[in-house]
Parts: sequence; C-alpha cells; structure tokens
Amino acid sequence: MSLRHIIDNKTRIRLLRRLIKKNKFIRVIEAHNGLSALLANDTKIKLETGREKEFDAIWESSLTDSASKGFPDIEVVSFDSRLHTINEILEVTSKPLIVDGDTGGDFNQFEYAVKRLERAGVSMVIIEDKTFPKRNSLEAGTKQDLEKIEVFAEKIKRGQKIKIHKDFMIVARMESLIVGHGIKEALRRARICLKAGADGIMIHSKRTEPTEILEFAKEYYRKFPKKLLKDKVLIAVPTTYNTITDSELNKNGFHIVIHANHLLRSSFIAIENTAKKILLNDRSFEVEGELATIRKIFHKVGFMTVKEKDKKAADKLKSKIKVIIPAAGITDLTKKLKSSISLIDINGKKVLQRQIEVLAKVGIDNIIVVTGFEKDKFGLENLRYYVNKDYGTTGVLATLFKAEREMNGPFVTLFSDVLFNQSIINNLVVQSAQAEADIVLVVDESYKNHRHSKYKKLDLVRTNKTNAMEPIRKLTDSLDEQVVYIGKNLTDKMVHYEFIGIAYFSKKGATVLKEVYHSLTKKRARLSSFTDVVQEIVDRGYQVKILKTYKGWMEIHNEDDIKLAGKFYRNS
Ligand code: SPV
Ligand code: MG
Repeated sequence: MSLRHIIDNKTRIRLLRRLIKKNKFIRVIEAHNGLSALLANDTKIKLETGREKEFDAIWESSLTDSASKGFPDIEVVSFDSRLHTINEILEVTSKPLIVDGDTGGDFNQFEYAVKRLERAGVSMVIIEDKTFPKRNSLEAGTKQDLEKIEVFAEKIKRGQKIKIHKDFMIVARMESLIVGHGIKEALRRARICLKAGADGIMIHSKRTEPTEILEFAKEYYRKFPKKLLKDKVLIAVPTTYNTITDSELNKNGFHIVIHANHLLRSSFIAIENTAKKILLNDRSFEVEGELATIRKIFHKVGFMTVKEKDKKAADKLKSKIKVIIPAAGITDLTKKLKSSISLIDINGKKVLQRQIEVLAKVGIDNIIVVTGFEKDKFGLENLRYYVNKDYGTTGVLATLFKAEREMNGPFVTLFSDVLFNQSIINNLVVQSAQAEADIVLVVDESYKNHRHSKYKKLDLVRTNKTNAMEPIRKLTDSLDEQVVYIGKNLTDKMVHYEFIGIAYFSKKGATVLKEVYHSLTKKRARLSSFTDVVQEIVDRGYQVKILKTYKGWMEIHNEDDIKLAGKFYRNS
C-alpha cells in the first residue's frame, strides 16, 4: 500500500467535478487492482513542450475487474467483490475514480450501491440502460436486452435522491448504438435520462470508426436545450474506434474519454509471453530483460520507503547509544604478552580498533573505554577514557562502574576480549529497542556443539525455555526467553547458552543495573563479575532477555585465539 497517496474522501469525490470545470477535459485510464491503479495514478510523460501529461482519473471497469478474477463480464462478480477492488484502488491512489456500475441492479440495489460508492470515495458511477444481468457490449452477436427507458430513468432518479454528496455524479450509459437501434433512439433515451437528473451521458459504440458517436454528439448539442445540458458531461469509450485522438473527441464535445481496458490487455500479453518463454528455455534467464525488476516493483509499492524509514529509525537509535568497554584487567595472556587485551595485534590491527571498526559500520561512534593495565598505551582517538586504578584487585564489574556517569541512557557493554560481526550489535540495539526490552544479553546457541577447552570456565546461561534438550533447529524467537541462571557454575544439563560478553541496557535497564550494583556493594557482598550482578537482577524479579546468535563472534583468551583471529582477518 502506498502512503504517498492519501486524500480524504470528500476532497476526492469533489475533485472530478473541479477538474472538469477547470480543464474542460478528463482523460481516464482503467485499473483493475492496486498495482495497476498505482501505475494508472503515477504514470507521466514529458512532452516536447516540457509540459507533463498524465491521466486525470481512473476507470474501474466491470470487464477488467471480472477478467482479472478470471470471470466473464456478465454481472457474475458480486457488488461486494467489485467494492473490494474499488477500495483496493482507492487505498493506493489520489485521483478520482469512476466506477462502471453495470446495470446498477434494481432500484433498491442501486440505492445501496450509490451509498456505498460515495462512502468509499468514488466520484462517479455510470450505469447502462440494459436489463440485469447484462452481457459485455463489445462482442458481436451477444444477447443484449435494453431496459425500458422509463424504468432506467427512475433508477437514476432514485440514485440522485439517495446520494449525500452533491458532487457525486450518476451518469446514464446509452447502449442503443450497441444494439443497433440508431442515433435517434439513443438521443431519445438520453434526453429522458438527463431529464430524470443524470449528471451526463456516456454514449457507447463498438464500431471501428468514430462517425457514429461523433454524429450522436453533434445531434446531442444541436437538439438538446442548453438548459438541459448545463453542467452535464458527455463521455466516450474509444476501445474499438481507437484512431481518433482524445483531443479530437474533446473538440467534438466530449468532456471525458475513458480508455477502458488497456492496462489489463497489455498485462495479458506480457504474462503469456513470459510464461511461454520460461517453458521454451527451461529457465527465466532469457525473459529477464523484458521484466520489471523486483526493485522497480518495490519502489512502486512503497517498500523502498519502508526500508529507508527503518534505516533512519535504526540510525537514530544507534546514534543515541553508547558503548562502554571495560578494558582494565589482567589475564594470563596479558601478563605473558605484556599487553592489555585491547591492544593485542590481530593481523595489523589492535583488538580495540577492530571492535571500533565494526561499531562504526553499524553507526555507533560514542565509545567509552575504561582502562587500567597499560593504560598509557591506549591512545586511540575519538574515544572517551575512564581509568580503574585498582585493576589488579577488582574485576570487570568494578571497571565497568568507573564509567557509571555514562549510564544515563541506553548503552551496550562490550567485553574487551570479544570480536564480533556487525549483525550481532545491529540486532542487539535495534531489536532490543523495538521490543522495548530493558536488559538483553547476547548468547550463543552453538555452545552445545563445541568441545570446550578447560582453561576458562564459560559464562553459561539457563533460560525459562522448558526443554533444555530442545534441538537447535526448533527455533524460538529471540527476546522471547528470559535468563533464569547465569554464571560459571552451571552443570552441563542446565545450560542452554553461552553469554558472549555483549549486553544491552535501556535507560531503565541502566537504572536497575546501578541500583542493584550499589545495593550489593553497600552490603559488601562478594561481587566481582558482571554475571553476578545479572543473576542478582534476575533474582530480584527483573526480566533479563536474551538475543541469540549462532557463532559470528570469538574471544581472545590465548595465543591460539590470536592465530585463529589473524586467519579470519587476513584480508582486512
Ligand atoms: C467496461 O470496461 O467494463 C465497460 C466498457 O463497460 S465495455 O467493455 O466497452 O462495455
Ligand atoms: Mg462494463
């Protein structure tokens, strides 16, 4: 659906009359569904004079609406179904809509039709002077029965009486020429309809040359008094007599010209051609050049706008987010290499630099690093630094809280030893914000597939999902599950996931984290790891959600990890 084309019903109903008054001529093209309506509404050409030319209104045809559903044009497609198509067209367009009302049914049915069409935002309904159920007018030799003109005129009267919008128009369509009754008879019937209050006359013909309808128009203006024709419109449908131009018809007194079935007919040929070519070549490659690209369709139906808006919303979120990296600590590896983890070289770039690069790709550049060990060697620019002087005796949590001042809005904390891909951070920030989650940990579900080395006990997670042995393939959505236990001392059977050292806190989540942290430190509880405080948050009844990843990250804990990471980044 296109949000570009929003117009209120009253304005749209009125628009047709206004355009007729202003331009004295209305060029109309058929549409039979949302997409063809979008094309009918939007298609423009630039003339040599530089002026743009486009259609003024849309025709909702009984022939093409029925045919696009695979039915013949015999009033077998119900009014409700027609109204569905009408609404489909109205929803995505801003131009006036003229509806082909067929015979209009009996008086009562027509009254309901008028009400419903007005309510939908239709500007004009045209009904034809045949008996229900009519047959399409264009096929020679088809049974065609005309309605007694007094009965038909009464139907017009009833419609005019029931309508509430003065600019909603009811036009009488004369089928006398279709059935071969001649111009005189057509004029006689038209006069009765105009007297009954019809807003205009559509004169139909299936001749291949326009002489008949031009003759009708001439007589119509010659014979009918000016007063009777005041504000009335004359309409032509040049399907069979298509050599005459719209401008010529206009010069001959026609106010509206309807190209009544052409978009459906062109798609018919294109569809059949494509189907045949795919069969012929046993693949679609040969026909590809003749097709609209998927992106062209995406543009037309508004999908690219949605993409842009999503990106803008996500960029806005990401521009607000801070990332706090606690990078103070010492490990066996840092002792051995005499370097903080953040400063270890991975194929020409420091770990921290690689983290920053991924964050930048996601659109995050507000990065805070809490240093300690080797603090003077950091020196990377465009970061803000805090220091944990007690890095030798305190853990990651104390380090993180050196940057407590920064926890005044949503933030991500990212352990200094984690390398990760873009989608993990992107999904964490965007999905957490969209789900309005307050605390979200990124966990890996490939945990069970690894052989884990003994040197480090992992941060393991058990959630509220019911079956710990649930196969990985049976996916539950991320952010559905909540952490129940987190820590290093979970038995294998209890474990669902591994926490990867990346977590999101909303503004409220940050407040909870600070509150719980301070209440624990006040009690002098033994509290050193990040997971301890998360467990306490869970125990106090707050929801800690998880975002699942399946690989896409690694930790730098030993020299083998450095080698492995080096291999991974050998081209970047
Ligand atoms: C239609 O488009 O459905 C019409 C015009 O009624 S015609 O098919 O020429 O009768
Ligand atoms: Mg029709």
